[in-house]
Amino acid sequence: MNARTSRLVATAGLLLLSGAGVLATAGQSSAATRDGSTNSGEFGAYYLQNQASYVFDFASYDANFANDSFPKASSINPDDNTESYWNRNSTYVDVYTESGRGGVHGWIPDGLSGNFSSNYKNNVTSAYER
Ligand SMILES: [Ca+2]
Ligand SMILES: [Ca+2]
Ligand SMILES: [Ca+2]
Repeated sequence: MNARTSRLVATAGLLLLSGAGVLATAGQSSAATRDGSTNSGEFGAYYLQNQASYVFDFASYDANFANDSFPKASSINPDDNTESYWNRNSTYVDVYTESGRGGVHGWIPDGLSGNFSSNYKNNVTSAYER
């Protein structure tokens, strides 16, 4: 390897390192759960269809939507009150029509957004990341 090639390789290595640093910072800053925005790593349940209007966003799970409100609409309860979803976790999310995994059980693959089907529309009360 001549001196010129050696310098080019060294420069490329530095670029890769700085790129990884930027990604790590973005991941840490996107973790604001229950802030009314569905960030990477969160599940969002939306007040209206097609991911419109207010969103109840959380990481990991929520065993009972009844003791919550939409972060950007503090007077509106998300229990039995959401029509669409966006799963930004890297795993499935299980949803249920009653608290604590009760009622009808459905599941949403990682990365998927959509409208709740009739069993779940305005009926979801708990949800869990797998
Ligand atoms: Ca959020
Ligand atoms: Ca809750
Ligand atoms: Ca329910």
